[in-house]
Amino acid sequence: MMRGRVLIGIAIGSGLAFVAIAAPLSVSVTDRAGAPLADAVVYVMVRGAKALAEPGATAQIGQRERQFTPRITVIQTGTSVTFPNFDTVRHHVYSFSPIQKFELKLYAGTPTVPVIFDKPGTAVLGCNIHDRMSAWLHVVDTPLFAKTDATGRAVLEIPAGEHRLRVWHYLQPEPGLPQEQALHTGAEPSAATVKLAVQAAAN
Ligand SMILES: [Cu+2]
Repeated sequence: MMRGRVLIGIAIGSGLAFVAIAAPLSVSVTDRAGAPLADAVVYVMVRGAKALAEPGATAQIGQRERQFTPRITVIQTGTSVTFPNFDTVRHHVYSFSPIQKFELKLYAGTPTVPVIFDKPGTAVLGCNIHDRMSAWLHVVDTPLFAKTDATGRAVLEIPAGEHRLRVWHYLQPEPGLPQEQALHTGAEPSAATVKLAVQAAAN
C-alpha cells in the first residue's frame, strides 16, 4: 500500500542525489509515570539531511493575553523568528540563553528586525514586564521535527535507514539536552515509544 508514503530526495555531496522512500514514524512520548506528554519536541537526525533551514525560513512566536503563543516552538537552525505583540500592553521580550542572547525592548506591534537562531539548542524566553510570561524555543539541525499533541503523539515521514531519534521537553531538568536513542526504520510505517524522566504538568 503506497498511501501515506512520500518520496523525498536527499542531496549528497557533488550534486548526486538519491531518492529514498519515506514512511510514517509514529512517536509516543510519556512522562516517567507513563502519562502522555504533550508539547514534547521530537526530531530525527538523518545522515545526509541538511542541518540548516532553507533561506527565508520563518517562524512566529506571538504575545497574546500576556502569554507567549505558542509557548513551545521547534525550528530548524537558521530560521528567522518574529515576535508580534497582539496585546494592547507593551512587552519586552528577551533571552539569556547561550544559543541566542537578545532583547526586544518595550514594544507594541511587530519589531521590524526578526531574530535569527543560527545555533542548535534551547532558548528560554521571558518578558521583562510580565514575570509569569515564559516560552521555550528548541532549535534543531534537521528538517525532520514535530511536536507531540495532547495524546503525546507525533508523526514524521522518515526515510528508511539508521537514524538517531531525539526528544526534548521543556520540563526536563537540563533544558538544553534532548534524550537520544537509535532508530531503525524501513519502508513500512513504524512506531517508537520514548519515556522521559519528567512529570507531566497537571492541567
Ligand atoms: Cu510582557
